[in-house]
Amino acid sequence: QFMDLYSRHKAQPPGLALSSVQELTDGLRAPAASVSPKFFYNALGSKLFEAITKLDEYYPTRTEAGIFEASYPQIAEALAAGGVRSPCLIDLGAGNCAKAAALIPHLQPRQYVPVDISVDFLKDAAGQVQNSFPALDIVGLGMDFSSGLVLPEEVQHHDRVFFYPGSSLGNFHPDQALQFLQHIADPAQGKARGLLLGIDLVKDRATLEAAYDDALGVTAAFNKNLLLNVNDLLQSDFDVIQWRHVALFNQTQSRIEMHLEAMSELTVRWRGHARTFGAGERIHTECSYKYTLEGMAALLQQAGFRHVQYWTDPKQWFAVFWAAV
Ligand code: AVI
Repeated sequence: QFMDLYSRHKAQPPGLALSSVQELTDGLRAPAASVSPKFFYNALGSKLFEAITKLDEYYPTRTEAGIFEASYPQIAEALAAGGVRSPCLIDLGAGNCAKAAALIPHLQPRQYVPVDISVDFLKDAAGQVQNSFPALDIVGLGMDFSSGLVLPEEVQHHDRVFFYPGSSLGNFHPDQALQFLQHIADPAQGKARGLLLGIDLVKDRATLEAAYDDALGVTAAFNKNLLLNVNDLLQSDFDVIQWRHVALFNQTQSRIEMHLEAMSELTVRWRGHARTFGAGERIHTECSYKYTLEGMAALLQQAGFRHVQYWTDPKQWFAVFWAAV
């Protein structure tokens, strides 16, 4: 089954969350303009991201896949030692579900719950997983979990294993990442067994910057496509031709930053608002934090996970952590 909990909440989300219109308007009107990276992922954005994962420069996806390939038996053993048997596998930011599809034969989950903000893209991907595993109970969730993860009652309450691969946790600021991890580790949130997490590690600047500014320009297109998604959501008049992709490693903060830079002075209009950008002025669109092995282990422990172990590749470019509750 598939539940779209995003589309109907985009305009009027429940609780304290801002509507997309309000959130985007606030970000664009701020002196240092920004747009949340969750707005990359419309249908085209998800396809562009999938293309990024196949680029030579973008090492995280294949490095993570290599770690899993080399370590499935040990990973399965660690989970079994943590009491995991036929779990409910909750795939956060599932995208094309490819990573979970490779994990499922090793983990034998009873229920698979792919979650993603890109509703139509996820619907197709979850359908393909169902074709590959016809007997598996699948509950697809189209939702935005960036400001909190509230799962519907269709999701099995016990033996939950959260799967958060691809270093997507790195797109949260560290204090938000801690909060998010605390929420998953919190025993009040159902009987979670633990979290299987993929995280990108600190490395040399050239490798990092090339991964976010590839020669083909796919990441530049991914970044600029955010403006098209914003145009759809706000009925704004961004012209992508007027913006340049910028990616840089901020060493002090240990993060890649992506920005869109106005190439000349221009004014953007939407819903009674207008914002003028000077030439060279930027909209900050993404942070991708890079951790050390020790830093991530400490963060997981601080969040309340009691047992933390990891697997990495020979160059220590990426790591897969198992954090048990
Ligand atoms: C989804 N996320 C982990 C990607 C990253 O590497 O931070 C998004 C991305 N942005 C540019 N390229 C890929």
